[in-house]
Amino acid sequence: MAELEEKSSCEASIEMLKKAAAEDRQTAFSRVDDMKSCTIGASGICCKNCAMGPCRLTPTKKEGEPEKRGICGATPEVVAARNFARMIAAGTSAHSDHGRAVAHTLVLAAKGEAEGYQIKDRIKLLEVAADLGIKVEDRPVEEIALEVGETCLAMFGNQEGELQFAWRAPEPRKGIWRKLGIFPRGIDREVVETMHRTSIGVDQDMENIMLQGSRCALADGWGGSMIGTELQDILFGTPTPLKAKINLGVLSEDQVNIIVHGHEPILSEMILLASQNEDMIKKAEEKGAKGINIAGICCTANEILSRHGIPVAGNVLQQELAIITGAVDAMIVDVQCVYQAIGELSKCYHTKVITTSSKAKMPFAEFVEFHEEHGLDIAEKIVEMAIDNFPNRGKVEIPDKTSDFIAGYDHEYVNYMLGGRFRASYRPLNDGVIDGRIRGVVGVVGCNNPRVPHDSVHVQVTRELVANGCLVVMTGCAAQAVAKTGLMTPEIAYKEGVMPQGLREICEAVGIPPVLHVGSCVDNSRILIALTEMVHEGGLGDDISDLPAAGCAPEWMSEKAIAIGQYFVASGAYTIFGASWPTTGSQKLTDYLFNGYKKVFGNTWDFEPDPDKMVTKLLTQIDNKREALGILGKRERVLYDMAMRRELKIE
Ligand code: NFS
Repeated sequence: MAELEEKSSCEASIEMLKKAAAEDRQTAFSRVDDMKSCTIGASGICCKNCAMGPCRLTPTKKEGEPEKRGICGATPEVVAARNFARMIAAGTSAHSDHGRAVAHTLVLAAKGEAEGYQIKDRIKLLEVAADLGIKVEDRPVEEIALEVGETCLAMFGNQEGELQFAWRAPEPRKGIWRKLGIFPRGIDREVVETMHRTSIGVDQDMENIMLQGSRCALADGWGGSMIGTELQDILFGTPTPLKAKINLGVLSEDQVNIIVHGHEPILSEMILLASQNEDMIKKAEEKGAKGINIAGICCTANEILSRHGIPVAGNVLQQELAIITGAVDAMIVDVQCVYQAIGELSKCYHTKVITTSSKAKMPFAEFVEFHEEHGLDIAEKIVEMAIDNFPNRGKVEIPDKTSDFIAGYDHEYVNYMLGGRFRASYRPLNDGVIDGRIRGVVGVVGCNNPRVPHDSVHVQVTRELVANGCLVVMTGCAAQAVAKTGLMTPEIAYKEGVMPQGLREICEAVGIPPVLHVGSCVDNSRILIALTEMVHEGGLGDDISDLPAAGCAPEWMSEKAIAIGQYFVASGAYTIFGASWPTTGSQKLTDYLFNGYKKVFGNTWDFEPDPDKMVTKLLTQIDNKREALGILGKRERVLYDMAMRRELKIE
């Protein structure tokens, strides 16, 4: 049991891990102990792209021994680059297929063929239309929305030319992409070409493979993900700050608990709408429940949180723990980050796992296929299944733990809150950075990974960045980890000793916490836009690579994180990952990504599993940029001692 305490810094999770152990249930936290990772695969030098192999290019042991090659002659750096580029392609395809589904829904909604969906944010629609060169004049909203949706759908199939959303990037950055020949063309094209070039006997030049990997990643950040974010804002509303609750304690003892888990708000928005229907509430009451309680897990949680303040039950590593409470009447999933284990686990409790996408069927789950055309009808049917399951509950044990936090920040709101309604601008932010009250801006993003203590690296890195004067923007499961600490509320963040005076002055003046929750993983595209705005505002260099800004993913695990990291680096942002690094088997490729990229993109990838050292590297990067801009002031590094670290436990 004592070891369980080490597995997470989240007390609610530890409580459920103890319950799991007592009931002899397996979770990712326990399975990880039995699964030693393959060191050759983990370091990127196992090639299984053809049936002559798999070729395991183990590093040479003795001096003078020839370097191992694949049966086709492939070198370690080419194998590692191919594997890395394939991770990018997989990550890009996940974000982008999500974006495609949103564009498809917008088209249906514009034609009046998607029951329950509307064009909620007309201003955003007009802004996006203008960026895409679509005529607005006095055309009806539906007509504009249809053209926006169709233009975005066409971005997937573009064969030539330039991806329109990428035109939003700073001019010098676009110049770099054009010079390198990596301005993304069409989203699908970049994924297909990456798969082609990394198959047996095609691209055999490490740098050339990584150029295509970069083009593919850019098609994600400035393409698929950006389409997802922008069109979701149009359909469901652009988020504004709102207060919410997080952690397993948001589950209710006496209401029907429905967890939406996965990624696409196309589904969760309709589930939410259906759960608010009076007939449904009445049905729940007839079954003895006091109402219907919706909570989210993973990024679909971030989506309905940002737009409606719906509580978050937890991040990716808490999906099994939620079921173990015995209080979840239905877990409704669509795509991505859904562990196969939850289907079988649900059979040990009364929970119904309902899978809804024809792309993602699961054993031990019920399948109710979701179609936008009848979205609301289908959602009502699913909500009813949850209601009917309420009387089947056995013993329930919900950890009495929740935290308050604020979510719903985005580029539009940052712009407005800094400058006010009439002179919305990033000027105060840039001025704060220039005068040193804000040392720099850091994106802390990404997943949980049971190979590192759950949430604890996110929390430590973020706390120390704030203590050292950085404004932190967060997405994904990382944001959910830190939301549990109170750092996303002024009440806790403004306490003495949390942040230096200068940062505090700015946060207090604007009324923001020093850690901003900016949404789901596709919403990392919001960070690209915010960085671009900082460049355009002036005074901090001409390109994203000049900014005192950086990105990190301390607990990453998904291929999607690699795609995100690569588009950040190719967009000019220094990006450091924790946990493990997938190219260590090739020194040559690793050197290229960690050093060589400086010449290519102006900034590089980096890796550091130790949170303390990761913060040092991030601050060094920021200070180097400040120095180059001539705005470096002297300051002491705030170090966390053991006593301070013990305080990092999450309620
Ligand atoms: Ni992002 Fe969201 Fe979480 Fe990682 Fe998975 S939920 S898309 S991939 S695990 S942050």
